[in-house]
Amino acid sequence: VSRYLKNIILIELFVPVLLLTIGIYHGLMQVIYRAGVIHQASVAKLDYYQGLTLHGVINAIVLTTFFAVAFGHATIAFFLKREPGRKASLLSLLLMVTGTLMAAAAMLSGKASVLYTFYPPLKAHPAFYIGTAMLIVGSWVAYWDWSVIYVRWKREHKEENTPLAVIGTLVNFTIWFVCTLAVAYEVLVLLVPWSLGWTTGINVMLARTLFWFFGHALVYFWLLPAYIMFYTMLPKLAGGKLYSGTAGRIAFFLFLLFSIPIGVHHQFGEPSIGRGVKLTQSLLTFAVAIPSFITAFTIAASLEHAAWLRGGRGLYSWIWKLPFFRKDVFLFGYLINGLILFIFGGLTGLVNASYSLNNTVHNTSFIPGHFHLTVAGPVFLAILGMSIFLVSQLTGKKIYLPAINTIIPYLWTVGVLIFSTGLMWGGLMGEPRRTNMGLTYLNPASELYHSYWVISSMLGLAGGGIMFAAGFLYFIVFFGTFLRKRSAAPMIDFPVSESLHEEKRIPLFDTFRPWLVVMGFIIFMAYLPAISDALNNTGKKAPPYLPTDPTPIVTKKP
Ligand code: HAS
Ligand code: HEM
Repeated sequence: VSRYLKNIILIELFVPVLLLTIGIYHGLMQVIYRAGVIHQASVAKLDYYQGLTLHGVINAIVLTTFFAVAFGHATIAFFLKREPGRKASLLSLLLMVTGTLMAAAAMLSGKASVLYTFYPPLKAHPAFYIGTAMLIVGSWVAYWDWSVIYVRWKREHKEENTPLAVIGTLVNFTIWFVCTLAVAYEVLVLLVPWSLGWTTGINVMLARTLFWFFGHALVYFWLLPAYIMFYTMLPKLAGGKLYSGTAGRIAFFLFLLFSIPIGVHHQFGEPSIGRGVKLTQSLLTFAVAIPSFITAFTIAASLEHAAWLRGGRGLYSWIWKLPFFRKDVFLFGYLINGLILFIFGGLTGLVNASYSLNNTVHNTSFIPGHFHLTVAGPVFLAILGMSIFLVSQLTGKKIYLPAINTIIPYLWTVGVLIFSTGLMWGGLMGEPRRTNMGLTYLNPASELYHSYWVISSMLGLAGGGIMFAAGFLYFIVFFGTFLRKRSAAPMIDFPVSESLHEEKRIPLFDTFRPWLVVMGFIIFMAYLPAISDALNNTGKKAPPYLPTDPTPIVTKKP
């Protein structure tokens, strides 16, 4: 790997991890507020919603986007043996860093407490929207460059199967490019002019629908880098082979079809969207679980195969032969813990997707319970593990505190399991999300106080505390590794899983065109009526709220 690319990737890891310290701090603060340990609207001049915005945006948008680009550069360079273009990677980096700094300044100055979904009528400073747009455009630049590299490579290797990791990367960024077009429209045409005062009103329904066109596909943009690691690296780390590379190809292409036309499952409760659209997108949501089921079975089979090679036997006891705590394959620990969490993350996702159950859990703390088992599960753990792996390889430095590094994913997993159990249990009893409960429901001095949610939010606090501790240890290992003395030459050398069965090239699973056509068709059919509903059925105004009180202001009038 060239010095140039090495530096680009290292900056793309360093910048978001530095910001992540703020993101993780605010995770801890939320569990403290929500459990009623403090009854304040703000701490250290940062209020609850400002903190929640910083938490969501930094952890779920900034970290994930930077990581996807950094990992994408490494994947393309390693698997296609061609480095991304210098100008393109520099432009992409500059756009992403400048955009992030603009958005961070707006959030830290309290002018953009609009949460990571930035729905109107909450309004942010234009710098927040423009900064976010720049972050996204920066990631597009990298994608365009990789696509050109891929097309050239393919011309020279017509009969050769494209490496699975490259298929995964390109599928992921294609989903990302298409879904971000909607949010780019929302930001540039609706939000920025409104935030600058050029327009007086905004179609809230249209903005939300455009947001969720992007918003659910976004979660697969987070997930697929982890899937690339599950398929192409985990079996090797476990000491075996990938059970079926074709299964992996099919899974990635299915994500291309189903990741976008399902955003309306976040809007089941919105009366302006018709029943037909909700039914269609609900069925498509079940379809998007199929590639994850394929992954679950393929990876489980690969792990079992690896364990048998290591002498494991029996129906389940082979599991103990897997290298859970080996320092030299520490990445295995990060990835396997992510998979274990994802069993519960996936199941709770299917609960959310079921229309009638969604009525019970929507807008309750069940939802953050679900997504900390996904984005703070397989996604986050894969990012943590791979960032340490890449920093160590790219700087040629040994990992700082390797024993601690091995236990971080286990500690995090225990924390998330306790945390999410608390949130989901509370959610089933009606505990709301996005609410500083310390001010009202869990404040004995408030007229809204009631004790239902004391135990569940305490579980959230306990789990959140353990997650914070694991996060803290990660920072020590990550920055500690950076600061060590170099002991080897910088390189990128991924552990690559071979396929168990000799695999012939099947052209359908090695080409994008037919999949892109079907993708376009499904999106068109699923979203045309949704957008039309959003344009035509804009209803009455919603009652106003104060940030400090979860009940609408109007109900307080005599
Ligand atoms: Fe979700 C809300 C449905 C997956 C993230 N989701 C959210 C939100 C986020 C999020 C952030 O239908 C909240 C947004 C907001 O702020 O309002 N979600 C699903 C469904 C799936 C799903 C059906 N979500 C994800 C992933 C996320 C994520 C992935 C992040 C990365 N979600 C919903 C719905 C809502 C929602 C509704 C709206 C709720 C509402 O009302 O607001 C599926 O993709 C899940 C499929 C997954 C599986 C699991 C497969 C299991 C695997 C592990 C195998 C384990 C092995 C280990 C092999 C079927 C792959 C073996 C172990 C050994 C030791 C050997
Ligand atoms: C929201 C805690 C780490 C992503 C929340 C909420 C809590 C929380 C309690 C819900 C707040 C509310 O609805 O009122 C924590 C703790 C963490 C942690 C204690 C670790 C120390 C993470 C990580 C990610 C993440 C690693 C992603 C990579 C999110 C997102 C939200 C959220 C996207 C939604 C924000 C919103 O509703 O606008 N977190 N979290 N969290 N968290 Fe975390």
